[in-house]
Amino acid sequence: MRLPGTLPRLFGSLLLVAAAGIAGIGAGAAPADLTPTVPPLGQVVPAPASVQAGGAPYTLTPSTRIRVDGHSPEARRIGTYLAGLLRPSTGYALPVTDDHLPGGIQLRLRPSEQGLGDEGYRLQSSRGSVTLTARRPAGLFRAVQTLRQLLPASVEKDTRQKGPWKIAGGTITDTPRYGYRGAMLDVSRHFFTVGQVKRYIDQLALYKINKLHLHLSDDQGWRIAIDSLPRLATYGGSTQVGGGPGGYYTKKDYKEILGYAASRYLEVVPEIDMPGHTNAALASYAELNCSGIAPPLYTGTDVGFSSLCVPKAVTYDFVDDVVRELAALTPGRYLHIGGDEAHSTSHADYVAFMDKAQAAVGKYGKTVVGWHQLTGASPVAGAVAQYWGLDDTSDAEKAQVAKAAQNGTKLILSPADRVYLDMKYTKDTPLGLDWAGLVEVDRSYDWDPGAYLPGVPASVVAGVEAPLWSETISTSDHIEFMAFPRVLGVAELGWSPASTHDWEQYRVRLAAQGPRMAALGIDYYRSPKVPWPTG
Ligand code: TNX
Repeated sequence: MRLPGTLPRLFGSLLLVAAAGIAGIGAGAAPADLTPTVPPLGQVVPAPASVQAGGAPYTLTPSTRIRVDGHSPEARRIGTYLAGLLRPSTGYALPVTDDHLPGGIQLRLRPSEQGLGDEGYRLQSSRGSVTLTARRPAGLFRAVQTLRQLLPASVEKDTRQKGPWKIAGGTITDTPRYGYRGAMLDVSRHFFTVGQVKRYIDQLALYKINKLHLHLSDDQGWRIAIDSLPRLATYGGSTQVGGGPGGYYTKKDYKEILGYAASRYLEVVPEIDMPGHTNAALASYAELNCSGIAPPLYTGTDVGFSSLCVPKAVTYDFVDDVVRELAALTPGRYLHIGGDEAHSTSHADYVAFMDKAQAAVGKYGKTVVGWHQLTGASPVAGAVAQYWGLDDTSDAEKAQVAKAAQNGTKLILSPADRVYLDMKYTKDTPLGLDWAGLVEVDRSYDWDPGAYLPGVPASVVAGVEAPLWSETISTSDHIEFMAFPRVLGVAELGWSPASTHDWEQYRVRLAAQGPRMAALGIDYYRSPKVPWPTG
């Protein structure tokens, strides 16, 4: 049912009551504005692979226990995380135990369940219990996100709410389509604190995103401490777009982000963008410039004007120091070396530089990721290219990417006119850019990563990623308004089987996330294309 968004709250809920009465489901029930709605079993984003609804719902009560496998500290930690989510709004104690008794919320690790893979899970809900089964802890964590979404949206609030707290009956069996489901945050153009990054991680985790790509360096700021080159952070990190104070992560800060991301089963993909987008580094160390003269710090928003000095040996000392220290800090397998918009580097220099930068990444045991311009150089075996072109990118450029893909370069798809979260939704969006066009919610959802680029075998698509560039983004409210709800569509493209893809059905499931996002304090964009509930 669709109601105009301008209706006053009370009038909206009266209409809902009336509609429920007409549909024959309201007779004798409490008024709709007092009883939280129980989401149907399949009303989850991303859409689960398989949903069999049926049977009585499970009801959380003051005596519900969360029962975890006793031998797994990770299962216990996930159970404690779940209890932490549910306690404030339900007001229930929800003790976490390994008493092996039946009933309650059960979290089970079953390594023999091969079909569930690394992140899959089964959720079985019935009158007596809700059981989450996974092969690995990451799968249990994803299952917990589904469980959250099966409870009324008010469960997300941090103060006590009125129940009842029911979970529809039936079975969900769910595994992801892609292993790489990412979001990128540009912490260079504007710096974001550890706390701001953690907040975004929590929001992304709810939608089963599993990679956080941090764009740690660019012309406007260097954001990670490198012990062998301290001025990168202390000087190169001392400002940002518009001239604010900037900032950087100490190694301790960065480890705190890594640990928090890991606790939500997100892998951090750090990026040092080279050989262009390097003004902050060039300003910090004069010897990195071919001229030997350091440029001033930069606080504007142009791109393509800076380059490391490709012929100088000191450039590769710099690359080695940075890659070595960053690789040592980062437990994840990827290290992103940028390589985009190197407009101030000749093609020959670009190819020579990317060869050496890729070798440094390999030397320190990491997998190379680069923006898709890397395919115009010589991607090493195992490299991953991140495609950020548009529908109207030239056929020649698309063919170059397809050729690399046919030769084994894996792809992360981030088409700018689909999933760049910094693009305006409409011409009236107060934040963001529009060089890739306007990107409404339907446009960011309604494409198929498996069939997006001509000539690219579906098997080389590692997944999708939604980048958020921050030229115009400087607060958590900004992040959230631009990312939500589009990032949910990207999460769904990455997780859900192609067979579930349907905009008309998606927009209804998305609409049901409105109250949940609101309960979490996310001021999302109320797209008129989505039938958000009123009242
Ligand atoms: C292009 S996408 C860039 C960034 C900008 C962004 C703004 C890419 C690899 N480079 O430097 O921030 O557009 O939308």
